Amino acid sequence: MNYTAHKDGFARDNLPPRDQWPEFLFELPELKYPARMNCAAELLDGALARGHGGRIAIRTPDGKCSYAQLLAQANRLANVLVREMGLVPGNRVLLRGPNNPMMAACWFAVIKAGGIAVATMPLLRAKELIDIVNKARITHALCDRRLAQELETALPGCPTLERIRYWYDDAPGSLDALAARQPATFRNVDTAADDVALIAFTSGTTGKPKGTMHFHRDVIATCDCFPRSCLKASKNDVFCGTPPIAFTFGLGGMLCFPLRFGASTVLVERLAPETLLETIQNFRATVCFTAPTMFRAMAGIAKNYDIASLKKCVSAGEALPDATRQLFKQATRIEIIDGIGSTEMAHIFISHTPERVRRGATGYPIPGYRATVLDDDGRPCAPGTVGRLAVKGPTGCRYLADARQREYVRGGWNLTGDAYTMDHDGYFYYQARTDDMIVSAGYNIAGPEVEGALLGHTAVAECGVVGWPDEARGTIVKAFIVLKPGHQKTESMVAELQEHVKNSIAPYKYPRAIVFLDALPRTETGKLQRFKLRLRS
Ligand code: 3UK
Repeated sequence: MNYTAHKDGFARDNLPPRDQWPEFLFELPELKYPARMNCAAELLDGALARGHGGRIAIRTPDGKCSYAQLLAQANRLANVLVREMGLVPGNRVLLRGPNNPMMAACWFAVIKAGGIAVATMPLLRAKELIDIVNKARITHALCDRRLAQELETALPGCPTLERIRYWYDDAPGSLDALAARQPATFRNVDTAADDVALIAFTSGTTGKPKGTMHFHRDVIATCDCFPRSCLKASKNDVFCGTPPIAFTFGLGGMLCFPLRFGASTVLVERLAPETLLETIQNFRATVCFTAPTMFRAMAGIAKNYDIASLKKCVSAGEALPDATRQLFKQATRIEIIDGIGSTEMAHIFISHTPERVRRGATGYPIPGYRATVLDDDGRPCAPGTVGRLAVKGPTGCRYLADARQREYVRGGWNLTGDAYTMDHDGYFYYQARTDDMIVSAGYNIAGPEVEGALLGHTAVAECGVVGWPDEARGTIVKAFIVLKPGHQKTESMVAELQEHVKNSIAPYKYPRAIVFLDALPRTETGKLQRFKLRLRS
């Protein structure tokens, strides 16, 4: 490793032992980075050096800000961190806010100052914040005033967290006021390319949250992979979408990717299907990042908006059912780009260009990454055989002081916890999370396949399929379904849906039990919470 710029050595000291790291690949010429690199400087100061200073970096419903203005504000905030808040390189800084310009500027400020950004989902509660603050020994926090209450509630449980400032706040000591008094220039800390820049906590459903550590070079590598090879982003693109900056899907899609290309990003704090379509219409957006359920909801109402500007759509977070892909294409003529990524891998590693889409597949390993499907003994599976997805590339899993490192990384491969098959052409097909495969009467059934079949019925808005304990059969397939308006939750509807599944896929996979709900439990990132369905009665 290169000599570190961190004076606080916590992050390096808590990286997993070297023999537990995944193998890293830097085969592409664009991934050969210098030994010293600060990713915030590369993205922001670099944008000015590339002549983008006068271009618009961020747009919001309230205004816009140029690259030069964003750089100046990030520099002022970095000065506040160092001069007024005593930040030392290597300190961890909690960031809390919805997607807005201050959240973006603070993220850059922390990293320019050699700090480690720990951005958290806006909806996290005090207990979850306490776990994160203690795990990452967070010393500083920058927080949107509107999210102050939960942080204040957490504070008694956070002994290391001593310095907090709030933004979008009129108080004299607020972050906004402190920043206004600082100069707009800042000398970036000369970090090593392999110094830790951020710790992203997984939106895990069970157990304590895991902190994934990412180096400065990892952030830039994510910008130089998916957006170049699959999205083909350019400086004329206007990005919009829903994933929070606190989720690495959103950090890339809503902030780092657009800036890497001199493009602009539209930051909106809360988006529903209607408001996302309005945003595309009003800002003439060309690129949209969101989750499959949002694409499905937008498909139904897209005709009410002028979204002619929209060219490229990226779906991630969970599997994109083919029924949703087709509905969205019928409504907009756009072929969605599906991509699987993970917090551990920082961003997308299997995806495709719109031209190279293959129905039912997530795609192929994007340039820079390799992937394979392994059996339980770690040997490659034959094409068509279900096994564990394994990937490697320029990014990879390094958990912060966590024994679960040995589960995610084996033999240099990152094991994402997903069951996949590969075909003879190297396309990868998602089956289920490994622990979500349903075994019923001796058959292996992938819940998402049954969901995909149900979504092909015109009455189904959303659905989730899980294994359900059953006296006679051990486990049965049970579907939780949200009907579209105008359809009745009747016994005959149950029979009709069961018949529909039997006619779409192998009949033994049909849901023997069907329950109608008004909404499905989902995370802030749009993921279906199957464990909550399993807990229902
Ligand atoms: C699942 C998918 C099928 C899969 C993420 C893009 O979702 C992200 O990170 P998380 O850590 O979850 C990772 C897990 O989510 N998944 C994600 N995308 C897909 N399954 N098809 C997909 N297209 O189980 C994966 O292991 O929350 C996604 C970029 C950055 C991310 N952090």
